[in-house]
Amino acid sequence: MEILDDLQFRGLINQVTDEEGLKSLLNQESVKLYCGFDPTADSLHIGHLVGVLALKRFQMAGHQPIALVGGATGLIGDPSGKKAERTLNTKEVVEGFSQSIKNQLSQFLDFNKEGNPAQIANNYDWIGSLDLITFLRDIGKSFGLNYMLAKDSVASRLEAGISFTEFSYMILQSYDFLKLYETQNCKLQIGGSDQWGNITAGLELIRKSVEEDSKAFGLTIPLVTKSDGTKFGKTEGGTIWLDKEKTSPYEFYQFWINTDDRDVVRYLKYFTFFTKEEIDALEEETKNAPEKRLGQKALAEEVTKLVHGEEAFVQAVKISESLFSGNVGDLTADEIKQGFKDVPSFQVNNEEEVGLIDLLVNSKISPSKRQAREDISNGAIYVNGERAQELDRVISKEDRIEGQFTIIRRGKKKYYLIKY
Ligand code: 629
Repeated sequence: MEILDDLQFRGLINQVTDEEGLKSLLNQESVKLYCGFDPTADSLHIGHLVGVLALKRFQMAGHQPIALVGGATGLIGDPSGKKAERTLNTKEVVEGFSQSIKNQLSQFLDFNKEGNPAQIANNYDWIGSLDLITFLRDIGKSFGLNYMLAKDSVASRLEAGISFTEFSYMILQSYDFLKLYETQNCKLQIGGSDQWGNITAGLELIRKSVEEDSKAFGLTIPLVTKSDGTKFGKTEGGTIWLDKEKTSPYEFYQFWINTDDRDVVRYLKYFTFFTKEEIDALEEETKNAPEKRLGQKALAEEVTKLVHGEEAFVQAVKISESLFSGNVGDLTADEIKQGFKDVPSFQVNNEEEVGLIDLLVNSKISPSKRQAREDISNGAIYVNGERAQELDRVISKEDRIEGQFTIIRRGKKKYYLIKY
């Protein structure tokens, strides 16, 4: 299937500047395209993932993706989609974030592909040395004030206020597109729907600076929405990051498994490389037997493998199954760290051993010794997945998983983590 038809099927085309022109260009040659990512944190999150995967889809179709890190624009701050002025990060912080983002982007694209290798760019390379006079004379001259004020990224901020810094941002992003067009023959910029104004400003600069009927295009991807109206990619636990140190593979997997039935097909199109046939089959399954959650399972497996690899996926499933079945005894300390992150924990200083009743009371698992005795006698207390019914039970070193944890369960599903 042609790349634009594939994107169309997946609902990944929000707007495109000249669809017929772009379609014929993509059919006649291998096209260089780019998508930019500003270093506003030390990790990308799943809101960025659609754009990254779109670059990969173009590469799989024979085109040449450039993933651009906004080492310079990250110092300025894009007003697009932002309600208020943002605080500037220091150069050192932005430099550090840029390195992290570059490493993450590199994980998804093939830089050694025969014929159409991917590239990484950093706009600090050309903006960092741009002097003010050149900027104002050679670039600024092409931007009329009315044109800039009409852009939604600016118009929507006149009330709340916008600095000259953020007001100028679109000129910098436009300069990127011009630079990549002139030096790399890059003819397409993609981005989320919030980037339409910046992308079309770039096309305007190319038209004015290079030639009237320049062959450059813009395409935007819809921002990912959720049927329940809440913001995609945010949970009560916070943002779903791609960095496993910020969002564990287990949490990442759980996020996708919990996808609403009304969203699962759309996310299969956005975030996986399943074929139309495979997605249609999962759509059928979701309609006929939603309780089996086959769409969510396929989605969670595919995206977790894509971002964290096969091993992390297998581990995430193992943690999920242990938590569900209760036989947590065979989890490793690392798996416990991932799976029990949101579980109440209690630090025991390294005494040799402690009576179970005392432990239940000290860790506030049971409100009193009487209640603790009752819980144990009723068989409501499990130590590392095994029921503990002896009132004189002692928790000793043997009950420490890798010397670090003892897992206590009270009743059906209430877990507590004892840390040493
Ligand atoms: C220089 C910088 C360019 C081209 C793009 C950019 C970044 C752009 C931006 N994008 C968002 C970001 O970086 O701010 N000005 O966080 C983000 N993008 C991915 C998608 C997006 C967008 O990285 O385009 O819509 C999120 O999905 O918000 O020459």
